[in-house]
Amino acid sequence: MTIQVNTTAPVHKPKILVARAIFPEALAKLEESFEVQSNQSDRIFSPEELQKALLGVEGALVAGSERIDAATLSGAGNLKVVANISVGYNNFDVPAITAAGVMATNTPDVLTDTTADFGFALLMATARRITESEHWVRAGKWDQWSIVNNPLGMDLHHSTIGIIGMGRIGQGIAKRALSFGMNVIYHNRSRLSAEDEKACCATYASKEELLRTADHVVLVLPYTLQNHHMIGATEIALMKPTATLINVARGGLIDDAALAKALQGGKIFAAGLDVFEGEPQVHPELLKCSNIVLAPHIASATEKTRRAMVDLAIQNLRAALDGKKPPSLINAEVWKG
Ligand code: 8YV
Repeated sequence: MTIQVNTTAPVHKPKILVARAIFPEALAKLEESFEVQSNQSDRIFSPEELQKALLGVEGALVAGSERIDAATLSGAGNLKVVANISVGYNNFDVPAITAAGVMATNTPDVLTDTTADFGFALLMATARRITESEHWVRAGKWDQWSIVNNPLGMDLHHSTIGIIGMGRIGQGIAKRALSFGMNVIYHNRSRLSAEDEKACCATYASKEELLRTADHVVLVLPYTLQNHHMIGATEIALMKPTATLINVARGGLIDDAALAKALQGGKIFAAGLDVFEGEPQVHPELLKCSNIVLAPHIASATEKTRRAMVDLAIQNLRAALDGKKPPSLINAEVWKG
C-alpha cells in the first residue's frame, strides 16, 4: 500500500499593504508571494486608518497621498519597508522612518522623461494660452477672430527659461528647451558640474537674478519645510509682467493665494500648475483666473510610466523583504546587508 504524504509545508506569506489601487496584474502577481491587504477602492486612508492598516504588515506600497511619520508607524513593529510609488517623498518623515528601523524607497529615473515632457507641455499650453483658447472656441467666440483679438500668447522660441531645481527632470526640461533655441538659466542648491552645465547649455543664476531675467520660470525641485512658499508676492514682484510661472514639482513651493492675486492683477502673464497647496483642493481664487492652466498632478501619468513606477516600487519592496538591498533605498543607514 502506498501512503501519499503531503510534503508541501504551508508557505509563509509575508503580509503587505497596498495602500492605493494599482494595476490588477501587478496586484495578482503580488498575491502569489504575499498576503495582500489592498485598497483597490482607492479611497484615501485617514492617518488613523493608515496607522491601523500598517499594524502587522511587513511591507507597504504607498503613494504621495500617504503620510508616513512617527504617528502612522506607531504599532507597526513588523514593518521593514515603505515603498513609495513616487520619486518625490515629502510624504515621508525620513528621520522618523529611519528611527523605526524601516527602509524607505522611491521611484527615480523611470519617470524622468515623461515628467520633463509634461513640464514642457504645460509650459507651452500656458505661454500659448491653449486651454483658454479651447474655452474660446467652445464658447462660440471664433467668429470674433481678428489679428489683434485672438488670445495672444508669449513665445517660447529664443526666450529665456529659468529652471529652479536642476536634478534629472530639470535637466530633461533644459534639453527640451534647447531644441526651441531657448536660453537656459538655472538655480539649484548646488551648481552642476561643468560637464552637466555644458550638456544642458545652462548658466547658473541666483534665484533673484533668475526671477528677474527669465521669460518662463519652471519649478522642478523637491518640497521641504525650508522652501515652503519660496515663490510668494515678493518673488513674483521680481518677475517680468510678461513672464509665465510653471510648477510640476510640489504644492507649497508657491504661495497659491499670492499667485492668484498676481494673476488677477496682471503682475505676471500666466501660470501653469500641476500641483497645489492642499491638493486635491485648489485655492478658489486660482479657479477664478483665466490666465492659468490647471492639471491634476499628472506629470508622470502615462500608462507606460505609471506601470514602470509601480514595478520599481514592487521591486524595492520585494528586495527589502528578501533581505536584499532595494535598488532605490532612500535611508541607506537602515540597510544592514
Ligand atoms: C506621482 C510625483 O504621481 O513621483 C512624483 O514625485 O509627484 C508623481 O509622479 C505622485 O506623487 C503619486 O504618488
